[in-house]
Amino acid sequence: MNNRLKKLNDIMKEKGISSLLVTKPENRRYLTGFTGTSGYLLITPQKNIFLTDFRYVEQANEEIYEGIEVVKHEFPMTKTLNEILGDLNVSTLYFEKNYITYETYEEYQQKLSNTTLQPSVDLVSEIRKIKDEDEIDTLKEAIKISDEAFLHIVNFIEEGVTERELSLEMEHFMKEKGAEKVSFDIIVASGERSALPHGVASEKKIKNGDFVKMDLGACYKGYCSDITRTVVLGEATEEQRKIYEMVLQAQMNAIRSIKAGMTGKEADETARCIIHKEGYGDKFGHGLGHGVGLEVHESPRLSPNHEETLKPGMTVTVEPGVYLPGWGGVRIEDIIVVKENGCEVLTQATKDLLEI
Ligand SMILES: [Mn+2]
Repeated sequence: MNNRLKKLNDIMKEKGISSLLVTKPENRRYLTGFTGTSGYLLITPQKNIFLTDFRYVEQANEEIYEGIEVVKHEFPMTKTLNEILGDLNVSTLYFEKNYITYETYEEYQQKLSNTTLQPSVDLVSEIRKIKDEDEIDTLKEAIKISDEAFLHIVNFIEEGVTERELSLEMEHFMKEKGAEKVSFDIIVASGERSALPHGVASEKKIKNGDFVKMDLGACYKGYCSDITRTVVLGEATEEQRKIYEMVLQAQMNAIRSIKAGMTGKEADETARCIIHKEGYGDKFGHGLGHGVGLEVHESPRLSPNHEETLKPGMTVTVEPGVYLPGWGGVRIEDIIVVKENGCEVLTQATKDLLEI
């Protein structure tokens, strides 16, 4: 049995869960290695079965980790699943309650005639919070692609180019460098629009004096990177410098301070205290960061509302921002790995205020 399945089995035992249906795509991929888009992992005391349809059987046989049996399901899938559950005498089946829709739940209830359904919290995401070395290496590759895309776009930005053109150029560049897809719709928010924390690229043209805030990520072998940089077209004003420097100081203080044993709230505070002290506390309206891995936003969270303790091997973003409506905003975001006595920054792109 692979190490990941073993960890899951241990947690299931602890919780008194004997059989579980894993349906969330990232969890499925994590446990089985399957990269396709349709499949169900059934974990039972006797055996682990991967159900998929005829389109994916061959791929599953190539990709699925040892110790998991591949079975082709008929349609609806619940027909095959019901037979298997009967053969294996599974009387209670847990499902991932954060992923199954109410409609699917109703279908399962109707079709899995001899099985009682029970909701389970997302156990696999719990395990996924702590990355192994292979995962960190893959994430580094994803980060390298978006770092290079940022360097590339710095040479591409000029007066009159639209935000959408910048976004397209970065997307094209990242795919050329091996990204399967972008981690999320690229954010390019310039001038006054840079005050929008999540301003997806628009038709606005970049003009001299604009802050250009760019938030992008590459998905590589399933792992998502996430980087934000803010640059200025032309020479920065004194106020632009001041806000940029404050956000950078907050970000750097967080990187100097974050280590295992801290809570998400304490980590958040290491950046927030600096912005608050300068009088901009109410302009930093989101959390400091989030876990990143197979999903671009996953657990744990670094925010005033999260008390979860950070552990070595967790990969999280550190991304303070200050947004002044009608004027503009700055965010600076890196990915770090939490270590026993500190953290390691994986993002390499420069954080100096670039005047292009
Ligand atoms: Mn982020």
